[in-house]
Amino acid sequence: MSRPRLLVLARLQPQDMADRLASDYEVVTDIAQAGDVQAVLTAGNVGLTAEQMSALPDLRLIAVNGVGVDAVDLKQASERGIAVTTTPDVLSLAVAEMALGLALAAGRRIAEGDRFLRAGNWAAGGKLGLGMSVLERRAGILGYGRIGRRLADLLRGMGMQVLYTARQEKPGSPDEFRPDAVALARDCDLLFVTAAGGADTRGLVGAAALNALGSGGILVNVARGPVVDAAALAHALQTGAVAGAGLDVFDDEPNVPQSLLKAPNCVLTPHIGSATVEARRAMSRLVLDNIDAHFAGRPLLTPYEA
Ligand code: 8YV
Repeated sequence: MSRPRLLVLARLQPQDMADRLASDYEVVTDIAQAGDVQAVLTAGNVGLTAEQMSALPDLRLIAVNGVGVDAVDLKQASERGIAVTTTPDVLSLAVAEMALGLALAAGRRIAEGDRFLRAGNWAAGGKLGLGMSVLERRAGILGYGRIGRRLADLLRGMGMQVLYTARQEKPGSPDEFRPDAVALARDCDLLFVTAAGGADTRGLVGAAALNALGSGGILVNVARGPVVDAAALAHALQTGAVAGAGLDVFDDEPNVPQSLLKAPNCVLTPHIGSATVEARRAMSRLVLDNIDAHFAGRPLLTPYEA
């Protein structure tokens, strides 16, 4: 029996999941050869543009290996009745863990200390400046979805006071609500960005929120680059308007602006929030289960609903 053809725009990890994909499907990686495919496998940070979608007249399913749908043209997908699936929940702990790691790395100067030691500065009698106790600070979560709430649980579990902002207050939440990013930043010391990307959240953290966060504050972004105004952040880091930042996501990945590369106390990682063996295996399994369900005519497991 011939295997269904599948346009694959994203690599599955670990290798056993890539092997399952290759054994169950005829993998096509060149969109020019994929005019007849019914399904596309893509990544959260890769998506599927309107132009790419237009080149696929038989498309019925966009399976995203990730939770971000900001890079998928949802308007065209909905107009054409194309289903979109994501991989919710299975990556939340990994991304929350990454956010915590970035806060610790910036607050406790871990990355800076590593560079300092390797450069021979410690051996030469140098001293690294003091860091700040991260767990004694108040945390603010911008975007209280699955990842934001998982992070809030972790931080609360470690004894931190947690505040959040979201489109609406969540009744029954153990954390304190603030109506917007500036009000949240004003009342916290560590501002964690976990909001979905896209037009609604672009530039939510700009000069006003950074100034409200203040000179003792740390900004962490594990969501999407454009949620934070990178130029305003670089300026705030240079002038000491904020104490530090930990960034896993950027506007134009994999390019990172010089202003951030040069900024003091800014820890930078290459979009690895969900990049653990555990999370990536679970994501791959879920993305493949969704594609299998489509071709078997079964209900999709995790359809994206706006
Ligand atoms: C991944 C992501 O980098 O979930 C998302 O939206 O951006 C990340 O988890 C990506 O999707 C890997 O496949």
